[in-house]
Amino acid sequence: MTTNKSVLAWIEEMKNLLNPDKVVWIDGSEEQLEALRKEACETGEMIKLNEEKLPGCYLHRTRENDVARVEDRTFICCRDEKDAGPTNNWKNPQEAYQMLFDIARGSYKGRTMYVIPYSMGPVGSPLAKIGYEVTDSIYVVLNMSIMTRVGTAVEEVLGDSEDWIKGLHAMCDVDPEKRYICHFPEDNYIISVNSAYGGNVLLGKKCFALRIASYLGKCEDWMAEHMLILGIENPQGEIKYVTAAFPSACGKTNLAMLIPPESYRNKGYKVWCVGDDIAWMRKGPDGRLWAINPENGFFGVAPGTNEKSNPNALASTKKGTIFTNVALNLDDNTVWWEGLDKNPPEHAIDWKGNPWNGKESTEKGAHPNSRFTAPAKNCPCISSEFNSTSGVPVSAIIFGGRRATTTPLVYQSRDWNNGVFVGSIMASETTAAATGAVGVLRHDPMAMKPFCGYHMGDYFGHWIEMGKILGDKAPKIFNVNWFRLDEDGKFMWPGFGDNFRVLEWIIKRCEGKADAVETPIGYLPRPEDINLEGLDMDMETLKKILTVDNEKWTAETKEIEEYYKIFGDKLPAELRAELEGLKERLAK
Ligand code: GTP
Ligand code: SPV
Ligand code: MN
Repeated sequence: MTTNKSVLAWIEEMKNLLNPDKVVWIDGSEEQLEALRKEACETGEMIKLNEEKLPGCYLHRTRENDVARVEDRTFICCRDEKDAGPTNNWKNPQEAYQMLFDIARGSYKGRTMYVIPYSMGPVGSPLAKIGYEVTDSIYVVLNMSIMTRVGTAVEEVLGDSEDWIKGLHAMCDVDPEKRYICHFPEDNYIISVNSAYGGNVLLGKKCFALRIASYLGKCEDWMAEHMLILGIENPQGEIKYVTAAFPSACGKTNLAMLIPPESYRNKGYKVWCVGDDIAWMRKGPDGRLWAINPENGFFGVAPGTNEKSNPNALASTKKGTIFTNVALNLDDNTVWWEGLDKNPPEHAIDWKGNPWNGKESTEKGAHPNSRFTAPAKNCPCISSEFNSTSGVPVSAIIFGGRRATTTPLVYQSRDWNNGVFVGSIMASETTAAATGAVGVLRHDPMAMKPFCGYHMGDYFGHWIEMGKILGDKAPKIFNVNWFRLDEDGKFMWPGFGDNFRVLEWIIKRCEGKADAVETPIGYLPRPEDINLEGLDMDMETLKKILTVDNEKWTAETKEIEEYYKIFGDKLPAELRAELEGLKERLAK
């Protein structure tokens, strides 16, 4: 336990507010965690899985009404409503505190208050930041212990400093009508009530590492982004790092752990995973942009994860993992989800807790947003730089979304500002990662629509500013789309491991070693610039997904014009100029 006065004062305040029967400080020891796992199994909060097949693994089911992030109940509470911007819900901070404290008051009665000191980023890294989360959920403690670095070592690094983030989580009655996920960027405060699901309650993740951190980044000249980080090693042993921002459930974990196609592996190419969801990036002493992954584990989408699509993710879940809302196979006490294999269990319990026969049932065994919480160190391709306190240098930044039409497989922006424009016009079909309709096209600039803690127009301005700070050392910016569909609704690009073929072109472009054709939207590879060796794909299809459809893009510019209106005079002039430039080039 710490002697930090600011921490102790806040914990005292929380005790008085929440009225727990007892207070437990999480020290990060295996002993303490093991005792908590036992307790959670005794109360039914978690189910211990087959120790031989899945050592140290557990299953947890949330309430049926608590299975994803709730964007309509997520708020930015800053003094001036204008600072939250058009893409966020806003509440007045004083009113929000009052309402949330009223909801949480006394709700720990008869329960334990767990105090979790945690570091986002390697403990002691100059790029890392520290938070405290109080919670009444063992599930949260155990997940935070996988997803972040927790315990005494963190408190030692913090010392007497007041530079830390407050996080209050209270399960209350898990009442969806009283569920609120609130952020106070001006106070470094997060309050989450009436949920017990992932992104709503593991406060280090989306709440801190993106919503609060994006605001801090703007104030302190760095960037907090919804990006994976991966290293690509060539046969000479040189490693180049790229980051990629895709919206939720659009392929970050898959790309981050990709296994190159056989022809590349034979030549000696390798991919190393640094992170699968969040990147914190800052200008380094050498002038380049350096990135760390603030997390310590993967909170990955389970459905669709299998031996073929993502063997590294699957391997990561084989020990010390918590599964949430997947099916329980009663025959051998293991787990199953749609897309794991073609052999669903007959004797099983579905994610809702009901008996389930996977061979006969038309219902899903696992929720589409069911997840695994796996320690990063389990990943067979984890980067040797994963714990590096200085991070890795970024050569390229990739944007991407789920677009059935219009957006080609890959293109390179004309320059940094044009790249910022490319990120700002990102649109993607919605997924099960948030509640609401799935498959609806919506704008999701830089994949940050649900995660930007301040005015999105100012955020664009911050990107433009970072370009000035980085100058000619700025990473090159690209856009990809793995999700083009043909007339029959089939994916036109094989995706997954074969995405390496696109990464190769991207890296070569960064090194000035690959050709491209200039189009109105940016630089595209010629079909012959994408290596199809060992791939059963016809040139015609590749040509189609490497074509810029003038008509569709002209319609897109009209749509962007409309969308940009929501930012009013906060839209940087640079982006307005980029849009005009695109319109002109398309009209030629
Ligand atoms: P969050 O954890 O929500 O941020 O999601 P994510 O961006 O990490 O997405 P993830 O890698 O878990 O992939 C989500 C879904 O997209 C899975 O069902 C994958 O099977 C599918 N997917 C991922 N990569 C590809 C791809 O290259 N092609 C196709 N067709 N599907 C993909
Ligand atoms: C996402 O939705 O982008 C996730 C899952 O990574 S959650 O932690 O729930 O936000
Ligand atoms: Mn995510």
